[in-house]
Amino acid sequence: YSKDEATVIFVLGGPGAGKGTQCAKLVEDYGFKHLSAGDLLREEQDRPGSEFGDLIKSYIADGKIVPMEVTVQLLENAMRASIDSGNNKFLIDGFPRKMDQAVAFEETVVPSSFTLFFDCPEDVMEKRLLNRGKTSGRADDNIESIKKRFRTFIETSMPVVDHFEAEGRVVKIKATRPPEEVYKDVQASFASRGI
Ligand code: UP5
Ligand code: MG
Repeated sequence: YSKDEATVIFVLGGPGAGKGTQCAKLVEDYGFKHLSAGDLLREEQDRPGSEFGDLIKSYIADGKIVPMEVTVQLLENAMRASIDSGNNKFLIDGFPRKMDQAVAFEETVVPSSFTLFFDCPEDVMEKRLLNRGKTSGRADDNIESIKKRFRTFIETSMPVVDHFEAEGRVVKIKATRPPEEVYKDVQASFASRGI
């Protein structure tokens, strides 16, 4: 891809910070294509004949980061399909969550415009995820997996946010208030960037 072909905003934040919820609103109002790396991995896991099904399943249950090659390929395929059908503005949700992924994606796919980071304390995220777990059917919405996801987020994914932040490329949003309130801050930050 070239910069003229795709605009990418990374959407990061801990498990349950509200990435998917806010992306859905942005799709409605701004026409972005929302690509959740986690959703793409879950789809691939369930695709009959996938050679990665078992691998993805065990990584997700353990809250570990699936090897980058798999995720980047899924993202590239989805981006290509969207560009071909006329939408080249992307919210890439839940990726990159490891330094090597961040570097590889920006070097080999396309540099991001900036990162939208949802900042939320663990106790709030834990409550949200346990609540969602009553109905989500997600294999990682149980307390054991949630603790592992939190640990991976702190040890592996926060360094990515810190790296982009040091480059002045992070828009940080407090994500504790109700979804509509959080979204107002997102819209204000987009407006201040001329979006
Ligand atoms: N909710 C949302 N916002 C709220 C608010 N402001 N106030 C009150 N409640 C709010 O929201 C979570 C829940 O909270 C929902 O019930 C919602 O209604 C409520 P959601 O918007 O779904 O939050 P989100 O941040 O998207 O949480 P999610 O669980 O999707 O985050 P994760 O980052 O844990 O999950 P993801 O799907 O991105 O990744 C899952 C796994 O896939 C990873 O652990 C990893 O194993 C694997 N993965 C990779 O290996 N590589 C990747 O690149 C990506 C994923
Ligand atoms: Mg999500």
